[in-house]
Amino acid sequence: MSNYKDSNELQVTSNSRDSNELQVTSNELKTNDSKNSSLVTVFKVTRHSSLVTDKGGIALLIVLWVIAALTVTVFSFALLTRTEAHSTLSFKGGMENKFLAEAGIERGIMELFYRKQNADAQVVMKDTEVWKADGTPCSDTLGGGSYTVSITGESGKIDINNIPDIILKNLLLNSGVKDGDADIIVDSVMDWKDPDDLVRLHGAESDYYMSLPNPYKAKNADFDALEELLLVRGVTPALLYGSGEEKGIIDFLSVDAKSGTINVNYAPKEVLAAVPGLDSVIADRIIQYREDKQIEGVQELLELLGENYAVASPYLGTLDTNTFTIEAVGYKGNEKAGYRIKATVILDGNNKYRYLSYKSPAYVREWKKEKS
Ligand SMILES: [Ca+2]
Repeated sequence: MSNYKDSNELQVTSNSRDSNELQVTSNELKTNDSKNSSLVTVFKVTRHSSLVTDKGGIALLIVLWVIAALTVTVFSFALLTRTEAHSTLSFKGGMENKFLAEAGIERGIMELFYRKQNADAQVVMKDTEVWKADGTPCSDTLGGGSYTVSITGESGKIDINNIPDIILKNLLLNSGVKDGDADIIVDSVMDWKDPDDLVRLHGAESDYYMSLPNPYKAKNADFDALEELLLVRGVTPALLYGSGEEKGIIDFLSVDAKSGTINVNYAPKEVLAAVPGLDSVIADRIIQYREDKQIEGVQELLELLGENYAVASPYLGTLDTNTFTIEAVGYKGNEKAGYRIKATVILDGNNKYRYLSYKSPAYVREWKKEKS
């Protein structure tokens, strides 16, 4: 009996790791012994615990994998949210700059009407002065941001379609263009708009443009927009729009002036200095004079220009076409790069206006923030 018991116990022990539960149960039936039965029961409990441990390990692994997968997902979402947040902030900043610039344009239009109604005011209170329409920048703050507005009367600019080429050449030379390059640009501008295909000495017609990698024909008609100048031989974006602190010639040219003369009351210094017979000293004298009052007629011009009057006067006038270009740049906080809008408006009576053009955003150039 004891042998049987031992043998059974041995069998059970030997089976303890490999045998299955069914085999052990059969041993229990064979022995029919309470003590052995108890041993088998103990074994069964032990064997059951071992099963639980194995299953628990697998479950733990699964849980770890799920946690790892969830962690990756959570980090992905966090990264996505962070990117979205940055993009939203950037978009918000851009939109704020844009709305500030739009406010600047509206302010400019209001100032034009105010200017029109108060041009002849005898008594002017401080901070109620009319804004100059010669490109002088004015700044103001609004809702935690700021905008800079400059207004230029189109009649004070060089009409690219109507004004003699000598003024364009002087403007180019004063802008730092070399003499030979200036000749090419001036002749090419004239060839671009004249109806014929006869090439000027330094000019270019369709033959030249058709030989370019991306060929096109000369327009042989007036400029409709100043950006067309980029198609003309010799004109570069840096020359037209300016670079860094240098202003581009686009600020001094016009397709809306519709005049063969330059209005001395609006002309920026660079335009005045390009008129034959004038230089930067006389230009400063004119600007100084119109600080206080508008130039009304020949007699005032004669006094200002002196002996240069005869040469300069054919290019000068006081005709106001009521057409103005307003440039507004919106800045939020201390940003250096703002949003720029350039709009040309024509005033119609004392309370109506219409846009001739509206560029938003206007060309991109580094723009020094001006102070009022
Ligand atoms: Ca032509």
